[in-house]
Parts: sequence; structure tokens; C-alpha cells
Amino acid sequence: MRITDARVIVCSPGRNFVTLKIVTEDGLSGLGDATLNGRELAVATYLSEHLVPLLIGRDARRIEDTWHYLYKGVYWRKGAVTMTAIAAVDMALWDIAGKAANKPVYQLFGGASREEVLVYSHASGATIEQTVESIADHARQGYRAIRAQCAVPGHGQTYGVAKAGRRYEPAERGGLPSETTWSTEPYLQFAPVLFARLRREFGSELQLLHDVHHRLRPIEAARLGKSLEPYQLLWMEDPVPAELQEGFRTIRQHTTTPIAVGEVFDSIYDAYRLIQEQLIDYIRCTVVHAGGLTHLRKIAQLAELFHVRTGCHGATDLSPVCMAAALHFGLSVHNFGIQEYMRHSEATDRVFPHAYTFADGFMHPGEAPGLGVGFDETLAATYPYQRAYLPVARRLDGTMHDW
Ligand code: EZ4
Ligand code: CO
Repeated sequence: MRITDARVIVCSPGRNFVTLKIVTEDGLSGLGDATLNGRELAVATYLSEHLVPLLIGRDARRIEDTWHYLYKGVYWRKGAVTMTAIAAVDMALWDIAGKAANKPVYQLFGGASREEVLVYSHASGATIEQTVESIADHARQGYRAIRAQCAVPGHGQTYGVAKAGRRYEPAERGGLPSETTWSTEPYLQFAPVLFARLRREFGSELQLLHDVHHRLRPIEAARLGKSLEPYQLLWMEDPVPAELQEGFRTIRQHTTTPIAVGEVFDSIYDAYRLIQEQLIDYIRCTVVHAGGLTHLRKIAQLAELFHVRTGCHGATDLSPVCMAAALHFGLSVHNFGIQEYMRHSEATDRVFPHAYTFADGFMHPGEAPGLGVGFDETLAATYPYQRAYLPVARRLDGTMHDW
């Protein structure tokens, strides 16, 4: 089954998405998400200039071989751009494999390990009261697990908190990156006050999560984890930047608050030490940024040996193609934990009509062959790319903060 065509389509139905479409001689087509938030065109060019010529004429059924051909063949391995490009090819080939077999992709992964995929959504507020309302709203929509972020009083716009009256969207189009400020001490004092209130309000059944966005040093993260223990979070996410992984040992020695990390990891080489030393509880690598379904399944299988469960990143900057892939993955892997889910805009859902469904806090990838996601290219063409950036953070003295 030869590949006869591969094309990259960049569109922006509310936010930017890069999509790879691979077509075979049998007339089957597969989709891969290649979106790298804030650096989209680097991956688009990598694909169209460097990978597409390698794909034409290859056998679409050779998914594992193609993965290694692209990973090892580049010489300069890894890196977010390379691994996102490889992920897009891999997703598209699994989509084609499912369509060729007339089966949903999860059936090619050994079938379902569970009936449905537990997801968590995002709630946020500029004040504790607004955060309470936002959580109540998500709970009414059926979510059983909710990530709570709240601006630290008196400290301006905080990353991860929606602007008043607007959907939370990580990147902003038009202009240069917006600048936020960060101050650790008020945050460390405020976080337990917030979660004490949330537990009083919502009781113990609702699962609460919190994202630290790599903002702390290890000893500070240890203090945060300790102070949040009474409120039984499902996890604290990205407590510290993960280039220096020894820091996780410090955190681990001080707190039983579970730890999740990995949304910016690009391969198993970023994750294996944390997994093997059991320094984390959830690994958050995504299909799109960690080499596709082929590679993410290997990460999950390593994690399974070490009591680590999956908790894949699933913000709106991952397209519905990636979301579908994550659901096929999550339904099938034995050590799935939870999947992040931020609902896409209606415009995005129209461009990418999909078979996956949400009900009562759980999702299912659906039974359509392949990944179960379509792509309306005509509609996509009406939403041209617009440059967008994630915000940057500075300390109060003006120096750049870790992300
Ligand atoms: O900051 O996807 O857990 N979710 C997150 C996201 C990320 C964005 C970055 O592109 O941290 O909001
Ligand atoms: Co995060």
C-alpha cells in the first residue's frame, strides 16, 4: 500500500493547527496532528520540506519501520520539532491502518482495557469565588476531575487563568508575547488557602488537580506538596522545570502529594529516569509531542513496570486529531490514569468533525475506522494562519522566570 501523496495544511479556526494528510494508492487517507504551539511553521516546514519527500512511495503499512527511519535517519535526533513531525506521520499511518482494517485504532492496540476514558477539565478564576463558580460549572457539565487555577490576589494576570468572560486559551494571536509577572512566596501562601476552600465547598469526592507550570524550585515544590496534602489532590503538575530531574527526589522525599510531569517531553529519554526511580506518579507526554502513538505506547509500557500511570496533556493547542489518538491510546493501555480535556471551539470542531464523545466525565474514541476524525479542508482554508505566542513570565525584578 504505497503512499502517493502527503500534504501539510495550516489553519487557524480560533487558534493555529498544523495537520498532515497522507494519501495511499488505494485512496485511503490518514490525518496526523503536527501542532507545536507558538512554533507551528517550524514543524510545517520540517514536514513539507524534509519528510514528505521521504514518504512518497513508502509502504503505509510499515509503521514501526517508518518511525525508526525518520527517528534514526535524521542524525540530529529528538527535539520538539523533529518529534512532533514524526508524531504526525505516525498518527496518520495508524489512521490509515485502522481504515484499511475497518477498525477503530484502539482495536489494533489489543482492544479496550476499559469501557471509557476518564478526563479532567480546566477551571480557573481571578478570585477564589470565581474559581469556585468555574468548578461548579464544570461539575454541572459532568466532570468528575477538575484542574483548578486561581490568580494570586494582587499579582495580576496569572498563566492558566482565563481572562474575564473569555475562554481560556494558552496562546495569543497578533503581536508579541504578553508578559506576566511571577512571585513565588505569595503563591506558596495562597495555594493551600485556595484548596482548603475548594474542599470545603465540594467535599472529598470531586477529584482536584493543580498545575504549577514549572514555576518552583525543588524545595519550594516540596513545601507546596506538603501544604496541599490535607486536600488530597489527584496530582500537582510540573512542580519544577524538568531539565534537572534530581530535583524530583527532593520533592518526593518531602511529600505524598502525587506528581505529574511530561507535557513538554519529546521522548522516552526525557522520562525514563523519573519513571524507573518512581519519582513521579503520572507521565504526561502527548501523542503529538512525543513521537506519536508508536513511541507513546512504549513510554506507557515502561511506566507500567514502575507504578506510573498516564495522564496525557490535552490542551486546545493539540488538535482534535491528537485528542482522538489520545483516546484510542487511553482506552487501550493498561496503566492509563486520566486524560486532560479542554473542549475545542465550535469552529475547530466544524473543521475537524470527530467520532469521539464526552458524557458524564468520561470520553470514548468512537467506533469509526481509524482515528475517527475528518478534516474539512475547504472550511479550513477560510481560517488562515496567524502568528501566535505563549506568554512569558518575569519575576518582580524583571528577570525572565522559568516558563
Ligand atoms: O500550557 O498547552 O496542562 N496544560 C497546560 C497547557 C499548556 C499549553 C502550552 O501550549 O499546561 O495549558
Ligand atoms: Co500543564
